Amino acid sequence: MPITPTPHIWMNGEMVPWEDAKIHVLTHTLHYGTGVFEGIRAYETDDGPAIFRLTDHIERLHNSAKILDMPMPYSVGEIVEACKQVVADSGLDACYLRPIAYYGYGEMGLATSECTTDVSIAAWPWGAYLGDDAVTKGVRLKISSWTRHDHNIMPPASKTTGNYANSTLAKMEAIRAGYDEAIMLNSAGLVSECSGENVFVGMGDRLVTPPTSSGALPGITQHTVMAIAADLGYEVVVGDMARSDLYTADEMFVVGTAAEVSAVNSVDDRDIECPGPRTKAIADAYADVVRGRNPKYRSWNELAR
Ligand code: PPE
Repeated sequence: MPITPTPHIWMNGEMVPWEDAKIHVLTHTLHYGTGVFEGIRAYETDDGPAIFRLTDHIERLHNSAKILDMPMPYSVGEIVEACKQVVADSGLDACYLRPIAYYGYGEMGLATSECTTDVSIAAWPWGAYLGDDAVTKGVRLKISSWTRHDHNIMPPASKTTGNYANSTLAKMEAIRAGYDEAIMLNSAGLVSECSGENVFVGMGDRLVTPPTSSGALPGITQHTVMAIAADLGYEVVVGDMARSDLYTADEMFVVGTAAEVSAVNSVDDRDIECPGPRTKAIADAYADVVRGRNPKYRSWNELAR
């Protein structure tokens, strides 16, 4: 998806003009995939632009770094403030934010003990990740031939840049085969997650979502949706599923910061009711929560200015 520039990118504490925000070709992370990042959305609210669950995202960034054994030069609070500064500077009411921490230029080789961690934060407008019709018409999913990372290969709970080579393999295979998105199983054959979203499946009177132990990212949207679903009176279960559970699902949707709540209309060409009643209710409630229209969750709307 093409990026629309905004005036500045925050780099190690400086607001750098967008076109000057460059790094050296011998940047360590470019070679070894040793970075950690976040994807966050800011939404227009009655009180101005608010960054949804900003602090939770930056705490996850710190956890991702900790899993990778990467020292973080800025505290959660400092990065939170920097993100607010970037959104305010962008002049946008709604945008996508991409903080990334990476080992910079100066050292080569796999040992990172002498590396320094650089941090940058960019913001730009980003529309519907899985297409404008994703909530109403739904997306077509394909079970990937690629397996989701194992915990002892690359911890999937860390949003590490290198992990996304696995997601890109799965995504491109699905797109080439004419589908919208890939869903990955783990090495035990159980449902894990999509290339960039967590999964919810309506089965009877329950909504089931795979646990972090399945190899899924501990999704912030997943957590939000679990709270909203409970408010709406649905029983939500965190549990394992086989691919056949997807084929016989009553309804299904995928969730993520970029994708928000996107309905699923088929898995491996087995049709699924779309959008199902729970999907519609949850997508509507999510749209309200992120825009500060639900007083219960107002503390999740962190004002940028
Ligand atoms: N799983 C994966 C693999 C993932 O990348 C995301 C976010 C999620 C689950 C959902 O997590 P959360 O955003 O906390 O609800 N995917 C990001 C898009 C990746 C991309 O750059 O493309 C996102 O939604 O920002």
